[in-house]
Amino acid sequence: MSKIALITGATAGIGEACAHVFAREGYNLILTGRREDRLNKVASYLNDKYNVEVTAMSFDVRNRAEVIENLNELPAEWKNVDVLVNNAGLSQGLDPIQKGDIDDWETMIDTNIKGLLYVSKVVSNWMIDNGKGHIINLGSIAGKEVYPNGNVYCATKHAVDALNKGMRADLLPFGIRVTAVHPGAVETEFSEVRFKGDRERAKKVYDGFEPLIAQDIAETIWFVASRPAHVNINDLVIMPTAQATATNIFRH
Ligand code: NDP
Ligand code: 8X3
Repeated sequence: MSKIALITGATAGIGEACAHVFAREGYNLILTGRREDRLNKVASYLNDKYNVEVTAMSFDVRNRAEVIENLNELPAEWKNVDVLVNNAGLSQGLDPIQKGDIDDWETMIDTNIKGLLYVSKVVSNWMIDNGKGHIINLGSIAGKEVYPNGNVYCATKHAVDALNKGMRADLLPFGIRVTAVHPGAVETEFSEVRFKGDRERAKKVYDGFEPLIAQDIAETIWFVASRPAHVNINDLVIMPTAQATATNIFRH
């Protein structure tokens, strides 16, 4: 049977681009996300184009019971996951700590940290049983630096950075690879989500320079996943050429 990649947050952006790249490389896919219609479209497109098998599962990674039930209900052959891309995540708001919206904070913490943990707990046990696996976590430059008004989003991505190291240490005896990929600015729906549908404000984030695109990250993730079994890339920071740090972007 072909290899299997499980990609969370495959309805848009980096996750969707990863789904395309892994399908192109012949992987069967388990794709997740909340927007069922989009998920099904991606799944049937990839099934037609690359002749790979795709299982689409719509659930909210914040809902612990839903995550566990949906994943456990997969047939045994689908639990033979080779690569897990922990991609589902988001930012909500860009405000100083004293003005932050507590609901936004909880959404980010529940999605970026707790959701990633729920999925990882289930899938890492499959990988241990299967004697193989690679977990690739989407961190961020926001997990390496803290920028003004980024407070809670940055904290969630610092947590991903720490969990990435912790997972690697814990899964080492089982030969399971663990990698974090930390992008700078990637033009996806990320800023639209952060600014709650304000497209004009979202577009301004990428004004005057060439940001990364989702495909850049997907190809990098594929590079990480396709190294020989004895090679693990621990940590990879990838930025637009015009971006030196989280806040230092050279705009024309
Ligand atoms: P997008 O908004 O384009 O995509 C986010 C994906 O995450 C969507 O598929 C969305 O699916 C899914 N998602 C969000 N919340 C949930 C949830 N509660 N349950 C299930 N799925 C969820 O953003 P990106 O592609 O840019 O972001 C992907 C990852 O990359 C995130 O972890 C982000 O933090 C990280 N990242 C992004 C950067 C950027 O500049 N764009 C830079 C660094 C890191 P749906 O809404 O259908 O549930
Ligand atoms: C997304 C990149 O710089 O907006 O993680 O935090 S940034």
